[in-house]
Amino acid sequence: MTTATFLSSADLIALEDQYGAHNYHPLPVVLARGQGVHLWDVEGRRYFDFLSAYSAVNQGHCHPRIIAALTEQAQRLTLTSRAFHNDVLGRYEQFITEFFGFDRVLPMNTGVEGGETALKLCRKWAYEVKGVPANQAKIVFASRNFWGRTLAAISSSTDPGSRRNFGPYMPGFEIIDYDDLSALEQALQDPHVAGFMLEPIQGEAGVVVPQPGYLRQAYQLCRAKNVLFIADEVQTGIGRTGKLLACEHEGVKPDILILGKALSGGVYPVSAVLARHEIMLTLRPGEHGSTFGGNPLACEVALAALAVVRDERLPENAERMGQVFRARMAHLVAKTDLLTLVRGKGLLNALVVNDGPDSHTAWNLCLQLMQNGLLAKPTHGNIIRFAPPLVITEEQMHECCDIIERTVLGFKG
Ligand code: IF1
Repeated sequence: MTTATFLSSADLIALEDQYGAHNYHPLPVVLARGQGVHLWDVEGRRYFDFLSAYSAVNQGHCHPRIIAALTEQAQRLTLTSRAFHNDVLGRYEQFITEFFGFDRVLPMNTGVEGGETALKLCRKWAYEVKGVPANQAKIVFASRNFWGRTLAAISSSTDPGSRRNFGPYMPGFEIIDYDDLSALEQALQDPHVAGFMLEPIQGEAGVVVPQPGYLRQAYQLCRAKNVLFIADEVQTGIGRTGKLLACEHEGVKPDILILGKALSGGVYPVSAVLARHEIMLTLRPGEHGSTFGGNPLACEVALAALAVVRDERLPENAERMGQVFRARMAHLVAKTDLLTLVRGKGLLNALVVNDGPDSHTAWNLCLQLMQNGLLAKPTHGNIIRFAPPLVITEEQMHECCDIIERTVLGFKG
């Protein structure tokens, strides 16, 4: 293929279809450039991004400060492995632990590696600190959770599509209903339970916001039973829900915090697990890690990405713009039978389409939103997640709400 040939969106989709695994079903759009809240496709059409790569691009696409950090470090040193020290990791570890208020951090790359790391820490702590008998540690999860695609992650999943034909599954995992304190209280009667891992708001399940007080009371139940409260803030963290961390809405300080996605502003895979000394120091040299974990390029990108969240006051903007969005959408819901409700916190929101979970209505609505210049995607069946970059202005938010309103009121099923 000569580099001079122009490949259209259709050409590029055909190449993926012919040469790639078929493990996704994307919307039929091929993106070529991103800046702030906007994306452009191969043919030059502009879209508002209301997915933000599943909350990885909170700082906006190609944020100049993050790109500058990436390009500057990339010309100096990208990877040493942890066989040696490098001149960025220590500074990054000091910054991120102070930024989030934890004693220590274990740097990894993807969100699911963060989850795996948290579970290994939890089990190690169970045996070496709590005193659970060897190989008897239990970890409790919430139904409809999503924390990735590894065998441990799907072992804790209640989604048949994530589990089917991937068995046998990880032992020692228990699943209770989300947002059900009596179910948690019951599960914690087992003295072998070491941890409870949950999302403060369930993203993939359809932006499921628990009842007020749930996080706080769940945390207190765990404390009372010496069980670690593990917050998966890979999607809800880094300002997305109108606070730096979603747990802050209820004053909860998790025992183990998992971050990913927007920790790098979508520029590079960066994840992190934060915990107090007692938990983190149960891992000793050679017991965990990864080739790229804590590499100097990742650390400089994350330092810039967090500084942008702080300096541009992105959690505060997410809170304000989220209120604008939900007010506009509540108005729209009242005007149409197509939608039943809007829900969410900050700029993690969803519209529930008035149809069954197996309907194509939400998908078709997203296709028409795409035609009208806004990109969003259904989570489960009839729920559409709306999560723009946190840098969105009020003027842009109203323009996007106009697009959503026009599309919904003019929807041809
Ligand atoms: C894909 C879903 C969202 C996450 C939470 C851990 C991870 C994720 C709360 C793992 C990742 C991503 C995976 C991505 C699509 C997206 C997603 F649709 F898959 F379920 F956001 F809801 N904890 N979520 O949401 O992080 O290993 O992916 O870095 O295409 O699989 P990861």
